Amino acid sequence: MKRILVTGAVGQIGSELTGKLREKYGTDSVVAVGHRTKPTEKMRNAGPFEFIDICDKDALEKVVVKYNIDTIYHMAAILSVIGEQKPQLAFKVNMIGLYNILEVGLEHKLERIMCPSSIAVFGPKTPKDNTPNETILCPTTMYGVTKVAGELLGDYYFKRFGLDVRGVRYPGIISSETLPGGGTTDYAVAIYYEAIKNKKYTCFVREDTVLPMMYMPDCIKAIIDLAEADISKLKHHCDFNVNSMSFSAGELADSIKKHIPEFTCEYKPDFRQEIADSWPRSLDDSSAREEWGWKPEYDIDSMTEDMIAKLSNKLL
Ligand code: VAH
Repeated sequence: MKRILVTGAVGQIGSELTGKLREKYGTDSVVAVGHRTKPTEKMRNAGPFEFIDICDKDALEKVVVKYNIDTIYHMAAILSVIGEQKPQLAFKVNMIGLYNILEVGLEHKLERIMCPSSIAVFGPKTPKDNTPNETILCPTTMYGVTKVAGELLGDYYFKRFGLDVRGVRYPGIISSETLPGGGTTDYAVAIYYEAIKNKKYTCFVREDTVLPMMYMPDCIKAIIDLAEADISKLKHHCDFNVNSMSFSAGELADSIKKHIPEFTCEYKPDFRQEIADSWPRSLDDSSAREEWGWKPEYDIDSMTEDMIAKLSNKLL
């Protein structure tokens, strides 16, 4: 029976991933791990929960041993915006934290380590459209630097030690349950909340800013499908491009207006525009499709329909 630990379980992806994994493997088979952010009562009481700092290897090891963990979904990270405001913290959490996860995984012979990467590994020199899986990785953010290093570390632990580490390069993730924390793509979540609550939003990137995005159900499907993929079919391990949809901030506003005609969006780019401009517009995810059958389900309009229905219930 699987015994799974999810770090970053109070975060945007981790909180929903924990719920899905508990549905799939049983509540008591999935241990949620948080650090600073206070979990909701619902999260706290939904199953096994531990508070640890993943930069404290002993604390991490104690939880792995206590629950006899065999699989880790390592979702804890400092994202692009906070990473630029606190680069040393981003290095510490994203690099020391990952190093501890890999070392504990090695010492306790864990079956699988899932560690997401991000389109943040790409930079201004990377081809912008249909970005290949193998290409120039020259990120301009500390977050991107740590994700490039994370991919290389994970691949090294696989090749050198046989530790089964896998990861996808997530685009911006959009969801209705838990607000994202400190990312450049956070505008694509905030716009829905503001459209429903206030019928207007001031967007911090230009109207014509196009980025690859993904709806949460596809985000969770991607990492669980990769975790369950047959390793003999995998040529890549920690750096799979996964593409779902690409749209501009203006196109997202238009999609929302189909449901909320009175919604207005103005655009006041700030320091986050430079980060967004360094990332690609779309990804070539043929390797993920060929090696483990990746196939997203949502597009911008089906996502918007679901987001507005869920958030209207939550906010109104
Ligand atoms: C961020 N949401 O904006 C994250 C993500 C592709 C971007 O990694 O930093």
